[in-house]
Amino acid sequence: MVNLETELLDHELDPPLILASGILDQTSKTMERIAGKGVGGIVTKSIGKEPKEGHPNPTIVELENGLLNAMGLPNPGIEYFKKELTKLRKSVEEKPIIGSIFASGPEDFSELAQEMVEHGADIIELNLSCPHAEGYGASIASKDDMMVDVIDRVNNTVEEPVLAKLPPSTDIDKKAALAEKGGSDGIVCINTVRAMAINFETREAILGNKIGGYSGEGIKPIGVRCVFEAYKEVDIPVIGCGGITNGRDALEYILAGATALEIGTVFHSRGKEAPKKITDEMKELMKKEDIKDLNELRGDAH
Ligand code: RRO
Repeated sequence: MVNLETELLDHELDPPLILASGILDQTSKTMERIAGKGVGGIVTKSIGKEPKEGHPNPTIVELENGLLNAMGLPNPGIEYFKKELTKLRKSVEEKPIIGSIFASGPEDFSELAQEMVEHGADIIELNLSCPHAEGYGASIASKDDMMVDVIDRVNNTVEEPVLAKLPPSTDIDKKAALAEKGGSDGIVCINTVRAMAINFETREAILGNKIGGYSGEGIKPIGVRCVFEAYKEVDIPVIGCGGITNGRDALEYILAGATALEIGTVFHSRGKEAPKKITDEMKELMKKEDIKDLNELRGDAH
């Protein structure tokens, strides 16, 4: 028997696949539906203090090996979202809910974290890494003092564990170590990769915002590298995210050192049954290699 059970910050994940932030996660209904499709946990859309419309259309382009998005942090704001969270909590009692939040500074981050845990979040994910949001996201992780301050303040505000979602920077080892020093209980590597697509015929950028974030198969090697480098530097769990499309990808991330895995773009390429397909593929590969437990593989590529 192959065992995929994984412990993440006192929560049991089975399988260790978590719905990543930004896909099918703005309403309790869509998250509930995905919870029933074989994920071990759910991350919400990144929520801010006020409702936000996001960037102008087009906001998503399909590319050969993934998706390019510049949604622009569209979200209903915490006042509205907390009602959705309360509903979700009632319907998915047994799976961890990870509340993703974004803000421009420590004060707002800690208020949002407080609201999230009061309305049912088990873990907080700090979005420090959206690649195309002025004043938010990656602009927070790019300033070391600001990043540490945000993590420290949230950590001192809520008792629940805090994850720092980092951008795919070349010095991810240093960023991960800083996040740990600031009090982060885990690291998520990576957010989307800052990128751009141009239409030759119209001579224009395709996205309304021109610049966006690339996700899906094409970024997997970048995500695997970031997990590998972060894992070497920290003693807290590293969650892999970026281009996980099949069971083999998932196991490669585990070999790099990931404790758990977030999946998103694969729902677009393989449909809502993607978690079950990936889980079956992981089990099949492990069975073939006579591996019974993910602990036998974790970090083995080091
Ligand atoms: O909403 C977005 O445009 C977005 C976010 Br918050 C993020 O973290 N990463 C991304 O690719 N898009």
